[in-house]
Amino acid sequence: MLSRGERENALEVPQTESQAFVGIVLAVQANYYWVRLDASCSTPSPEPSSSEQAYSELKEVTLLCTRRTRLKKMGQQVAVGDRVQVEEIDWTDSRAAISQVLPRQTELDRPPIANVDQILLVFALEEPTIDPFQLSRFLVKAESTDIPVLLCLNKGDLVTAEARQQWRDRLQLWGYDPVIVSLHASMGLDLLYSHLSDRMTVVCGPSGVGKSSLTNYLIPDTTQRVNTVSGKLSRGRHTTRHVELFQLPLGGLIADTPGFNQPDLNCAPVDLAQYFPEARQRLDADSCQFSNCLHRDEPNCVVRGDWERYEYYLTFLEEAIVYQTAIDRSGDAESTTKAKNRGEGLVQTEPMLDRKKYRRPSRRTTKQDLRELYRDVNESATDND
Ligand SMILES: Nc1nc2c(ncn2[C@@H]2O[C@H](COP(=O)(O)OP(=O)(O)OP(=O)(O)O)[C@@H](O)[C@H]2O)c(=O)[nH]1
Ligand SMILES: [Mg+2]
Ligand SMILES: [Zn+2]
Repeated sequence: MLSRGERENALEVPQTESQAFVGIVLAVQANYYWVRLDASCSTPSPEPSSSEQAYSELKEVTLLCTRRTRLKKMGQQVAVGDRVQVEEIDWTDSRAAISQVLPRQTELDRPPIANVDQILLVFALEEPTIDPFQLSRFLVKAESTDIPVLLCLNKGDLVTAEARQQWRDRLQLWGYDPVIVSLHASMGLDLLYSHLSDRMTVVCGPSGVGKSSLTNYLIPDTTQRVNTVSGKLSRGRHTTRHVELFQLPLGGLIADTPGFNQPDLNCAPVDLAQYFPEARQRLDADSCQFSNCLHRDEPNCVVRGDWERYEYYLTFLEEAIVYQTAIDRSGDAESTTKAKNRGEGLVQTEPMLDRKKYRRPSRRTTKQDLRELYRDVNESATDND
């Protein structure tokens, strides 16, 4: 690690840096990675000094990086959100090479993004009218990733205060505490913002609910986008098809995603109840007679009962059973992998983990097929070599 003096020198006198620094991948295209250096890896020693300036400059440093051949040979992919070590920094041209990918805390296949701390699920109360069944489908899908979900209902200006309260009450019975906002009426935005600071959030939800409008509002300073990096690849980098992380002014990162309307429920039937907070609560308090209970007609089931979304549970269960049967029929893991390689969508080759019993404490690597979500960004933000 450089001393402060050396680092200031490095900023002032362009040179190639062989020391390793750590940063986060903000965007990926083809085999290039935009990496923002960590403030922590460049924090000056606590001497009184005039290094504030150098520090704040360094804090904002974004480098255009390639991946070391060794990583390619290992088949080590680099995704948006990855924390990486970079070497061979050329401060003049803001270029470097990624030499190592640090262990991932979370991992989503689609969108291809690592280390997300929460999913911000956005729905609109009107335009399009909120549909409880579709909302439940998204919630279940999000819950199945094992990443915390924050529910946001936008366009609060289009309904009455009474309607907003009704939705709030209803969703609380489902186990959610929604943030109700309106971009147009400046409603609830500070509260929303407070949930986003200091973490990495991926925004998803149906088309037209205001995801991009909200994201753009939250990151008003467009200079914070990675396109401040000058480079040969600037053309065509910022189509909405790319997953890209943006810095929030008060800390935290956010990635907008294209809307989709019908996520698949390709989970194991026996796990489905865990993705309904109401059912989870029942299972936490008591147990069904059979450990593999699907909560339909089994005797002494604690999940079956009088809760609003039980009917949805049954409908989704049928779908999950169809999915499971198709997987079973498709045979061994090899054929699953082949199907995956052919892009046929059987992405989940690992068994679904029971989030309650088997959750790994430090390294959640639940890979989810959110392919409906990112059908059209498939090729864009992954590493294709
Ligand atoms: N009435 C009202 N309209 C809003 C609000 N926020 C956004 N909109 C409008 O909703 C429309 C869709 O907004 P977008 O931000 O493009 O929606 P999106 O979720 O990103 O849509 P996709 O990119 O297709 O997934 C736009 O016309 C916005 O102006 C709001 O608070 N109230
Ligand atoms: Mg959008
Ligand atoms: Zn049961």
